[in-house]
Amino acid sequence: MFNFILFGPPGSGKGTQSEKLVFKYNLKHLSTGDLLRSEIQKQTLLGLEAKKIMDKGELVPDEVVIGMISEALKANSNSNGFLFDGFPRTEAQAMALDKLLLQHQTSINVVLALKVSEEQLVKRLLHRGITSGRSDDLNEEVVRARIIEYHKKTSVVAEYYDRFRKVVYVKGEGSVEEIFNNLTYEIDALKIKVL
Ligand code: B4P
Repeated sequence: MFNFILFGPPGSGKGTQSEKLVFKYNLKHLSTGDLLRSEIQKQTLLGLEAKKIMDKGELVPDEVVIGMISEALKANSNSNGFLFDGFPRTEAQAMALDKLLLQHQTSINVVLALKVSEEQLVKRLLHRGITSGRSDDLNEEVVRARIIEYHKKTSVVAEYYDRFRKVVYVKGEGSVEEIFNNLTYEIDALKIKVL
């Protein structure tokens, strides 16, 4: 199995690049944002509670997202590998993911961390708010709250994986295709070493 985390602040291109990467490398895409939005759409109790938190720009409780990932790993144990998108977002989530992967006799190979300036993040998210109507992208105050939440709780995840020398930083500005090429360059270089 080849497993990696696509890491970065909100609006850094995780979802956009994940779609292309899972196709190229035949991986199972696990996005906690998508899983949560699917619960919202189905109007489950979990979805209704999560929506209130997401609309404030805050993080959903660790136990909720860890539970969702645990179920998704069980349901896809025959996969070639996993691309984690938007997960882990706290150090507790990172530690839980390591334990879960160990139970499946596998681990994270690399964390690809997208680097994008704050102004570019805000611009992209507000633009998506206009085009998609996604409620957490509609208001600049909420968008900035998500970035603050990232600095407070999520950026430490890169430090956590850095201790194991697993983080590779990738320029996340430019065209979608240019950034895709930056990412595949790093993945291909690593795959030669790992596989
Ligand atoms: P996510 O669904 O993960 O959303 P995101 O981080 O905001 O966006 P992403 O990074 O994937 O978007 P992209 O840049 O691709 O999370 C939403 C919420 O769910 C969180 O705020 C939180 O409340 C909750 N949540 C999710 N996971 C959680 C967890 N593990 N723990 C707790 N809570 C959790 O796209 C943004 C825009 O940029 C798009 O319009 C795209 O077209 C554009 N774009 C992308 N690349 C571009 C480029 N190169 N140039 C110009 N525009 C570009």
